[in-house]
Amino acid sequence: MKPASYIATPHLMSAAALIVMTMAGCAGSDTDNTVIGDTVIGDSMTGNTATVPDTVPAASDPAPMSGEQAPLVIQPPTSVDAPALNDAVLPSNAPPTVPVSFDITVPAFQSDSLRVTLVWGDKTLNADWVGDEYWSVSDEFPANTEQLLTVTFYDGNGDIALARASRAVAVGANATAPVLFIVDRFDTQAFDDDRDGISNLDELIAGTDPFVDDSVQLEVKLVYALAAEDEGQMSVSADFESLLGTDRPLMSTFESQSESMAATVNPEVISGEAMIDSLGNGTLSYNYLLQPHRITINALRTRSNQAIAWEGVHSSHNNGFSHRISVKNTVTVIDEQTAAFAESVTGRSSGTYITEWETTSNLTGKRVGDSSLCEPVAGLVSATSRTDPGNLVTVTTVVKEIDDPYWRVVTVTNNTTTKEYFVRRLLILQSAGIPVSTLVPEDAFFICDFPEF
Ligand SMILES: [Ca+2]
Repeated sequence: MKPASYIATPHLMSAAALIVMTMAGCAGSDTDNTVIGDTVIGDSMTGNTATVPDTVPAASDPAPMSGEQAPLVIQPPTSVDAPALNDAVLPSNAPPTVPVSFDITVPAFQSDSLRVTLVWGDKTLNADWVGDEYWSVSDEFPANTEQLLTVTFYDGNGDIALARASRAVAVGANATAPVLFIVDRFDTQAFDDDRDGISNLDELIAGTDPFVDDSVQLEVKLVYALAAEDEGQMSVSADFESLLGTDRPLMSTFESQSESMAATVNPEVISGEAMIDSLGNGTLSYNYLLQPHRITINALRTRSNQAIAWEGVHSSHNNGFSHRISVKNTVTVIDEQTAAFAESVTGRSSGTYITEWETTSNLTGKRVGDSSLCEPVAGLVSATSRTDPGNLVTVTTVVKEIDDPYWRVVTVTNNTTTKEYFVRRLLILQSAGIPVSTLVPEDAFFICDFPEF
């Protein structure tokens, strides 16, 4: 119930009938319930911070009217302009309400999809545009209530927050005259969605996208490889699974096939055996020796419903460098075109210096043509490596959603230096001595089509 005089001329009411609050610049902190004694009398848009003058009737509300710790209580005066209005219009059994109006001045910005939303207690109101930067809204509020008032200025019809003013305010007991709040101190810096240090409002004014940090122009590289054969690393598909034939059960002994002259001079020795039962479970042991290069594999293969799991150790030695890699790897067939690749690797390399690493991968692969291989197309890799000397610790994450065009690689060295770039492809194993541009599918991808599946 708005007095006619209020509706007609809200700005011309006498000072005695108006209590005006200028919002302090504490916006963006919704939890800030402290109240500053900056209530001013009169229709002030200046942001002055005078305390409540003595001319405001103290009325009957016992709450303190000033002081840093006290909530701001807006107590409509029982002015001569509106005598006994309260008694005349309020049913005796209705909870008393106070007509409250808000005059809002937002930061200057032009758009045809602006919105100003006011939240006070459980009330949410959309303000009406008056002109230029001026907005207003009014409603009835329960008397004798203290709530947090938050006014938010949006673009994009509410999608892009630009500024906020927020503080605790209270409405007093008597509904004899409207109360006017002036809201004109907005904080714009709290809204920076892309976290580039430039507020959403400043970005819109400058014509940049407030959701995209344009300062980040990442390099796009060709590949990131989970493992590099040049560094003595391995792939379960290339080094374990591919050694097995399709026969089940499989009782196979590895022997040297080399008949070359070089092998005669420097014999290539291959030995070992694969013992895989009719269900697909079994062991693989394998030794390869071509001086000075030696590789040893001992691994256990377990088949469950739609998955092949390997757990094993791959060791290699070459000219004084040695590598030992423990791996657990599970490839689960999801459908004819899709497989999941889950792997955890612990590796240690020693030679000139020692490097230890752990790599965890959870990837989704898509079938490559009609081959038995899948290429990673989405997922997450997390790798940590520690290198002496200097205790160099590098943490790398590689991530891609299925719809992303690239994998995003982030490396953090010793918690300080961050390097970030994109890659077009994630490889399982980068073949030794072969350029990245020459893909070796048997190394780069993983086996996702198994006998008897
Ligand atoms: Ca920004």
